[in-house]
Amino acid sequence: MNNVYLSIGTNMGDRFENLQHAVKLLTENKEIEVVHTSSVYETAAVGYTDQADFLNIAVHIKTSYSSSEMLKICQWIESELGRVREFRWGPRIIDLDILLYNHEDIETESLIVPHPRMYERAFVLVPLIEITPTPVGEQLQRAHDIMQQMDCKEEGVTLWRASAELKMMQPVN
Ligand code: A4P
Ligand code: MG
Repeated sequence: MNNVYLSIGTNMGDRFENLQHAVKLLTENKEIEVVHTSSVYETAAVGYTDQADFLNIAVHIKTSYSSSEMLKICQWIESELGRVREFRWGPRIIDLDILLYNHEDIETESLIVPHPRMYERAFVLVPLIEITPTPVGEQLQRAHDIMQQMDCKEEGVTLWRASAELKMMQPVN
């Protein structure tokens, strides 16, 4: 089984429902075990800043999928939720990014892992650190080290809903 960390973000429509829906689709897949979902964080938009705040979570899964298969599943979930790509870093119903895939360094035309911008982004690191209290491997250790230098409030990341509630998440129909 492959250990994979995902980052999920949304800033359109019912943002919490979008997160629930994405996690439900992951959970329903027989090749995926959802090990942990983080608390939900509300985060100021990064990149293109003239857009609504996001909700972001990190998810730890175990899966038999290869990294390229997992990317396809992420993109399938995005299209199931009706994501339309208007412009890069623009508003989105849902975005699923692969942060880490085992301890691998991957660089293909369609997939770069670790995610190329993850270490700069508090909206990625804060939920990721929450679900990896004891970092295993160089990549997670780096994430923890960088987080220690960051001020979450300054970076616009605040706790929106604690994890205990998210674990009780009822699937949406
Ligand atoms: N791709 C390459 N590597 C990966 C990977 N590790 N995981 C390729 C997922 N996809 C990867 O992605 C564009 C292409 O990246 C895909 O075709 C895939 O083959 P996309 O999802 O179509 O477009 P995007 O998300 O607009 O682009 P990108 O570059 O992934 O954006 P980012 O860097 O993920 O930024 N602010 C807050 N607060 N919260 C957010 O969640 N998200 C973004 C998106 C910007 N600002 C944000 C947030
Ligand atoms: Mg993306």
